[in-house]
Amino acid sequence: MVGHLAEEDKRDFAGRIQMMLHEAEPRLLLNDQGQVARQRNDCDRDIRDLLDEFAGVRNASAGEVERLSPADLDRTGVHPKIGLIRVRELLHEWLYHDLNHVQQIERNAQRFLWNELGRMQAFYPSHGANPGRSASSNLPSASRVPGYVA
Ligand code: NI
Repeated sequence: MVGHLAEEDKRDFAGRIQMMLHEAEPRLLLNDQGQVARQRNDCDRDIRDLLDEFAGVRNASAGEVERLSPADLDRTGVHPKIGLIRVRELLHEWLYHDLNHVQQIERNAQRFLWNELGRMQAFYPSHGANPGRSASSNLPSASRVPGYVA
């Protein structure tokens, strides 16, 4: 997932913003995330290397965002699945996407811990059927958001 976040910064967020700044209403590219993941082969890499990579990519992305002008925020591009999008919307989706994966990390950590809680599972009666799900159950899941490709 850390590699996915780095690729998303480069391709779908900072990359798309650069296209939208330099071309008039460009048709944005759709990435095959499965293919990207296979090419990256992150499962065979050290997590510290992946985190270093992501930190570098995110730093560069943050610098680009800082340099955006108010007029830049209204630049547009055409997403192949959902049509016209604006830079300001893409910035918000960037953070939304981050938080979606933060929730995923939290859920996975809770699922991992759950079976070792012993009797203390009783402290979390609503979690029994699905540990790690209760905190985010009223937020949209990726599959329920039309056109969500991230
Ligand atoms: Ni994602």
